[in-house]
Amino acid sequence: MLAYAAHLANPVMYMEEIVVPRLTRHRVPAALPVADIVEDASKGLIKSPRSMPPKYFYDERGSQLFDAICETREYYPTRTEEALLRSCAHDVITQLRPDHIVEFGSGTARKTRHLFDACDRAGETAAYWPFDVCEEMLHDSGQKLVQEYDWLQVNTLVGDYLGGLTGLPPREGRCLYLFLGGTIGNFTEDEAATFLDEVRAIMRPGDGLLLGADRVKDSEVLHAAYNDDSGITAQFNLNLLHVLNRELDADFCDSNFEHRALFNTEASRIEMYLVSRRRQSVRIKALEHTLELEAGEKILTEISRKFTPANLESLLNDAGLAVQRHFEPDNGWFSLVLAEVEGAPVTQS
Ligand code: AVJ
Repeated sequence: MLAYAAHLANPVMYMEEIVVPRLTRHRVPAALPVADIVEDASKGLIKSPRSMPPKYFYDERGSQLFDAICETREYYPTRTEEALLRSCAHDVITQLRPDHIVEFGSGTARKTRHLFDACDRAGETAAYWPFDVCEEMLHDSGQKLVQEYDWLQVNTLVGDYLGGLTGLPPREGRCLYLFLGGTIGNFTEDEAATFLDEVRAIMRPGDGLLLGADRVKDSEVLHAAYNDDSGITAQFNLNLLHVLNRELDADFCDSNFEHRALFNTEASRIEMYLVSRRRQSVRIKALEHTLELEAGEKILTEISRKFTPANLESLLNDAGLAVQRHFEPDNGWFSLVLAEVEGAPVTQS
């Protein structure tokens, strides 16, 4: 373990003058094999149907564009989930009384503050373990958090949570695991099952998982959310080409592609594509390959699955988890599900 003690804003000083840092950093080694961009591109791009995993959207510009998407009038999931989390945070905290809050894909941890505020009001303290790939973002947001909440211990986890969870540092006491934002919808059924199995495997009786998932709804509402009028989602999608150019030494030209997002009703998912506007060749040096694309040929860049309460329940049950509470807004547009290990009721305190 390495500590950020040197950057610490307000360390706790003891008589012996030992500094106990409230912000620490841990690297989580991947236990499962995780493909890199070269492997993913050679599996996904060279032959059709062509696709890339959505995680490559999120370089610095992509993360900024995603934040901008959340501000658009059409993209409802983020603000819906945040309002829901604000209203259920007290229930979640007082029901579970967690000693640790572990968040997969924490980003800037904006929404998570509602849980810390609920801890404040309930007179509870907890350690926060944000798990993300970007060390700089973890450090910056961790530093702000320890300044804002004088009781909060922040232990950042640097790594890829898809690489497995067995490498997490040991934690004593009850854990609340968070997987918010509807990111579970980016996973195929198999990927979601594998991930939830991993989470279930590290959960003990009394622990909880709070899962955020977007719901099936009117397809016009869904369509608009992924085709905003200001074209920010289009820029976000096209940004993948810049990532590929940079990481794979490729020569994609974004004016040769267009953004397309549609709701596939049968599969109950948004499918997002980059569509080739013309017949073109794209050189990908890192793969020593030239892509030959026809006009209208598509690259699948993201799926975003939309769930029903029954879907969510069976997804969790299949992983050995039971739904304990289901929070939803009046319009039923988003779900926050609190799940526990099957057969082990969450006890108070
Ligand atoms: C961050 C995965 C929840 O699927 O809605 C937003 C990403 N893609 N607009 C989603 C996204 C296009 C988003 N998630």
